Amino acid sequence: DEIGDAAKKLGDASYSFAKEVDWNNGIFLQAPGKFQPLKALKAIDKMIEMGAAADPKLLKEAAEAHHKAIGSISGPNGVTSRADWDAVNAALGRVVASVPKAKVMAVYDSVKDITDPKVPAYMKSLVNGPDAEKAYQGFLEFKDVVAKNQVTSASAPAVVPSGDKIGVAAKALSDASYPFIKDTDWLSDIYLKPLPGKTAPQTLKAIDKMIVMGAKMDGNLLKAAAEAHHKAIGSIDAKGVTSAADYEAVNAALGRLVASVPKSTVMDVYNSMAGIVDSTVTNNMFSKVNPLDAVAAAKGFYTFKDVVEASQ
Ligand code: DGD
Ligand code: CLA
Ligand code: CLA
Ligand code: PID
Ligand code: PID
Ligand code: PID
Ligand code: PID
Ligand code: PID
Repeated sequence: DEIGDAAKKLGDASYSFAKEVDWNNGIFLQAPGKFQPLKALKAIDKMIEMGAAADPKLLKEAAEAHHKAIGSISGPNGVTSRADWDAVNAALGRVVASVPKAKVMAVYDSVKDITDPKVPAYMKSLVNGPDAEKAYQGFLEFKDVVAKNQVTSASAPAVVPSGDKIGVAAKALSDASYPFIKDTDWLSDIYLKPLPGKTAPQTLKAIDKMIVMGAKMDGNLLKAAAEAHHKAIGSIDAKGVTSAADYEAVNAALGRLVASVPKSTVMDVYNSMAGIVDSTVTNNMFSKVNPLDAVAAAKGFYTFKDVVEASQ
């Protein structure tokens, strides 16, 4: 297709740049400017809306392209192969083309709003400047091809199941865990802290398992879960806590999503994450909430998971 061909030209223009970026740099975990959680949540909300509007099949293919690209990483900078670099760009270009332009620009504008204007120049200072300029020029040509192939209206909203066993179980889980949700500090910057003692390649391996799980999920249920998160963001209070009803809808949507993939795929995520998150992290989280609320929430979760497993 045209976007695939354009991605090859983009690769010609941008792969030198890609090789120069230190993808293992811990700086990419930091906020791109002042830490402003509510504004950042707004930007993430725009990404969720864009994801929910995208063609689920193209999203799945983009996730698969990333998984493949992780497999061809080489060298100290963590760069993927030229062919996989092109394949990721092509896949993301197709995702962008599957949503209306305004949804893409809403992401750009909201991310710009949380990005210190000095950030792009600083990023450029870490690589060979002319290679960055060449890459950007390539991006400008690529985006014209994407725009030419872009839809003008969003794909249909998800079909949301109702009256199913997971939906019923989500009510009990939510009643048991909402006090714990209210104890949690959702606006803390602690969630952007590096995992103690873990390198980027180690962390990426665990993220790869999530990408694999995402690629296997039912596309309609993933869209429904994204829509539920968007709605939940719309009802947060000053501390970032969503309403009880929206929290329940998110739990139901995520339970159905988990049930749409094999158990072993879920356990691969769990086991890989357990391998990089040590007990200092979990103990620290536990120390910040009411212990009785956390125990009640955990009990609710362990009951819920049996209902999910029964529909898996
Ligand atoms: C950049 C953009 C990259 C900067 C990276 C910051 C992004 C951080 C993302 C924050 C994450 C949010 C949360 C994630 C989840 C966390 C969970 C815990 O360097 C601009 C100005 C605004 C830049 C900020 C906006 C960036 C938006 C990026 C898209 C959002 C993606 C979402 C990422 C999130 C994660 C995804 C999963 O646009 O951009 C550089 C540009 O900066 C440079 O400016 C441009 C002008 O816009 C353009 O008009 C033009 O002037 C150009 O062109 C210069 O500069 C000139 C000529 O006109 C060209 O013809 C050509 O010759 C060129 O020069 C060659 O040099
Ligand atoms: Mg990505 C984008 C890393 C998985 C879907 N992703 C980005 C970039 C960053 C990144 C490079 C955001 C920061 C930025 O804009 O820098 N993703 C990244 C990693 C992983 C991952 C490390 C780990 C596996 N992503 C992943 C998965 C999905 C996505 C699983 C779902 C399928 N990701 C996704 C989308 C988008 C990203 C939809 C974006 O739109 C965003 C992005 O790239 O926006 C431009 C700048 C970007 C780069 C350095 C890479 C692109 C290089 C272009 C082609 C040329 C360079 C131009 C110029 C020099 C700088 C960019 C200017 C900008 C205004 C365009
Ligand atoms: Mg997420 C999970 C935040 C958007 C899909 N998501 C998580 C949690 C974290 C979170 C609370 C990961 C950390 C963790 O496990 O803590 N998501 C979060 C935010 C946003 C967002 C802030 C922003 C809008 N998510 C989002 C979107 C999607 C997803 C758009 C796609 C539709 N998310 C998604 C999935 C999963 C998450 C599929 C998970 O599996 C993971 C998760 O919750 O795993 C348990 C612990 C979790 C919590 C504090 C909240 C859940 C409370 C449960 C139900 C009860 C508490 C039990 C116990 C006390 C603690 C957990 C024990 C553990 C062994 C299970
Ligand atoms: C400027 C000036 C003009 C010239 C110009 C110019 C530049 C405009 C630009 C630009 C626009 C632009 C847009 C970009 C948009 C990037 C969008 C990224 C979206 C990320 C998402 C992440 C996610 C997911 C995901 C799917 C999940 C939801 C999420 C589901 C269902 C200034 C050059 C024209 C770069 C969507 C993917 C996993 C949230 O106009 O003179 O330069 O860049 O998890 O969905 O689960
Ligand atoms: C524009 C103007 C509007 C019209 C429009 C428009 C276009 C927007 C577009 C577009 C946005 C867009 C985004 C794209 C982003 C591509 C990002 C590619 C990233 C590739 C990576 C590859 C890799 C790896 C990997 C992980 C490793 C690092 C690597 C570590 C730690 C402008 C059409 C709406 C194409 C990250 C995955 C293996 C490098 O808005 O008027 O057209 O395209 O090895 O991580 O090692
Ligand atoms: C300039 C002027 C214009 C011309 C121009 C220009 C240059 C702009 C530039 C540039 C922008 C730019 C951006 C770059 C962005 C790279 C983003 C990489 C993201 C990597 C990640 C990696 C990671 C992980 C991971 C998970 C870990 C955390 C991490 C945990 C818990 C100035 C040329 C346009 C290079 C996200 C995945 C392992 C961080 O604009 O005239 O030159 O470069 O380790 O999670 O640990
Ligand atoms: C233990 C001991 C026994 C008792 C037991 C026990 C506990 C097991 C447990 C547990 C397992 C478990 C699993 C959990 C799994 C969480 C999975 C999260 C996945 C997140 C994803 C994120 C993403 C995306 C997304 C889609 C994108 C890709 C991504 C596309 C196409 C120990 C109790 C049985 C919690 C997939 C969603 C946006 C990456 O066994 O005696 O306690 O918890 O962006 O894909 O866009
Ligand atoms: C298990 C054992 C196997 C069988 C199995 C199994 C099950 C795994 C499961 C499962 C995993 C799972 C995960 C679920 C996670 C739910 C997470 C809910 C999160 C809700 C949030 C709500 C909110 C917001 C929001 C953003 C705000 C904060 C809030 C800010 C900054 C165990 C079946 C495979 C259900 C985050 C979105 C508005 C709080 O593996 O043998 O069954 O379920 O307001 O952000 O303000």
